[in-house]
Amino acid sequence: MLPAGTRPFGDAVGAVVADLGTGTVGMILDGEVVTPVVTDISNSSDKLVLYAPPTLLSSSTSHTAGLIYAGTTNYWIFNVISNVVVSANEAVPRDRLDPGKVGFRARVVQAAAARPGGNTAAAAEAQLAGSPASVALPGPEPDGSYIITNVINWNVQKNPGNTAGEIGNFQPLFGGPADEPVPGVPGTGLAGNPRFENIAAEIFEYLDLPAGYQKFAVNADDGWKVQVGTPGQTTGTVLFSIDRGAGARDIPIAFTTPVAGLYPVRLVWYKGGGGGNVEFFSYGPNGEKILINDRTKANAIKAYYDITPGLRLTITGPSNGMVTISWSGPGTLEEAASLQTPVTWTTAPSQANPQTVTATGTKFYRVRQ
Ligand SMILES: [Ca+2]
Ligand SMILES: [Ca+2]
Repeated sequence: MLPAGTRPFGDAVGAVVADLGTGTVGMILDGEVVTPVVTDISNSSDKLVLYAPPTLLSSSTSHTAGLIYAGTTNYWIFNVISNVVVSANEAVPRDRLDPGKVGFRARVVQAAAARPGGNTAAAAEAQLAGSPASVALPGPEPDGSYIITNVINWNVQKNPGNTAGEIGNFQPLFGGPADEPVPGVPGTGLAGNPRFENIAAEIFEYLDLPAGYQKFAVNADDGWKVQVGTPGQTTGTVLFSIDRGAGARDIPIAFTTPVAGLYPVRLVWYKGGGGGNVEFFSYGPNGEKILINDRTKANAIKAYYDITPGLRLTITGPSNGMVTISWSGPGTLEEAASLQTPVTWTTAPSQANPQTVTATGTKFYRVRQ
């Protein structure tokens, strides 16, 4: 286990040094001497040597690092994985985190025959939007989704009527959790192999992320897309997308978040024929694979399927020349005469909630938390 507070992400440069003993270790990055953090790795004589640059290394840049120990310097060259910068506007403030809504919101659709467009993210989106129609069993949520409170470690081999088996990084053989069935599958009216085929799913969650560099991965059969957005929102920034009809394989992705916050993210997964699985995980600084929202791991990135409602301002009227103003929680009512920039907001003379004011002229209101 890494020390408390250690970021579970790969925005550091370093290595594991075996049998260092009491010797010292230094580091060079791009010709400059830097000071790494050296941590004992439990149950071994190895040490984890990591240096986190004060500013993130840019997407797709090349660097040279060196470890200095035992009287020698060993260099290596590395490239920073290409990564998308997510807009700070996407971050929901962490004070809207709802600890009662841990996990994912998964909506699963299944077609009775192969989807037009095959194993592509676009075809999966069309299927999620209703074309072709779904025969999957809807979940208990109003939109037919399922709430998944633990992790995403699905395998169609675990679905009723299929041949049991485990696949991927996370399975009991490797000390991980057992695979779980894909919710809602098989759908109605299916027989034979199509019971476990032609599936698409939108796995939505708010990821609780610090500012910085994030390294995730999906292990899937067949393909997938990771996109910023709320359920059904297909216009957000695409963090990674791959069209493939192929077996389970790790594909790492990276992105950077300019500020800490809750980021709405959709993992769109799909499978055609044959096997089908999906694992959603991140990497620790020493390359450890950690399932998203694995609450048994201190360094797991946490997922929430919803957030607390934001402060809502309601203005009704006019009625008999009066307007009623109210808001949904603790906050300060402010007013402005115009929305032309620079806008001058001032605290409203009355903070009564609700309150009734005379409807004359033009006035703008907002409420601040
Ligand atoms: Ca697995
Ligand atoms: Ca497949």
